Amino acid sequence: MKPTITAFECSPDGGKGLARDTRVRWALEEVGQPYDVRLVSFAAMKEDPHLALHPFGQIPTYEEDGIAIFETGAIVLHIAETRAGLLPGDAGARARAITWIFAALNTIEPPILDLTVARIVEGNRPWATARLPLVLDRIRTRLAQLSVRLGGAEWLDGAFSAGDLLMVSVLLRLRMSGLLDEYPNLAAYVAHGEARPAYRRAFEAQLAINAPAP
Ligand code: GTB
Repeated sequence: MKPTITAFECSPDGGKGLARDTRVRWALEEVGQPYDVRLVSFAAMKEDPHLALHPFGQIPTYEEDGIAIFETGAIVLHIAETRAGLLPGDAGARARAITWIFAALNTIEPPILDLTVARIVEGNRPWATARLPLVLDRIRTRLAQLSVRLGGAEWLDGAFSAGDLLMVSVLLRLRMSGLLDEYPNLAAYVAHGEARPAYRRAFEAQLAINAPAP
């Protein structure tokens, strides 16, 4: 049975890759696993049938042969553990790749999400302008550390892995801010990830759903 994932019926970014089903699509494309997509409206996401799949009323979810899971990190890890191509066979290298999954989602992504909150969600609060430099500094701290670790390498730890997939996915959210360009090796790393044929297929598939009808 093909896995079924959920995605926005109408993505706020017009399907430009920012919604998190892109990460799941990318993982499925990397391992060559065909999949189905069930589109859900914002209203349907908060109704019982979807809440049974995702207690927080969000996308993406993943269903396959009696398995129903949510959280992008868990979904990508599940795909990587059940198909070849996204985790190395060697135990040490595999553990390090999984470490990068957690680093992307637990250490790098939170300050990046804070930027969206600071600029958009709380952008009209009286303290928003004073807070912004603090948020930017926290992002720069992490980017500088990551930049040092990556150095001139192609990927974070040897071959491309699920850790790179999630790190690139997290970092590309920064493109519009210009912050990524302050760290040329990180900008090149993200561009290299986005150039992968599997990423392109995932991106195009999401965009196609949101493209206006001809
Ligand atoms: N921790 C969860 C995971 O990683 O799976 C977070 C899932 C999540 O945030 N889902 C969002 C969602 O369902 C979509 S991806 N939101 C609806 C809701 O909470 O009611 C976040 C997202 C959405 C849209 C854009 N965009 O258009 O720019 C960017 C990111």
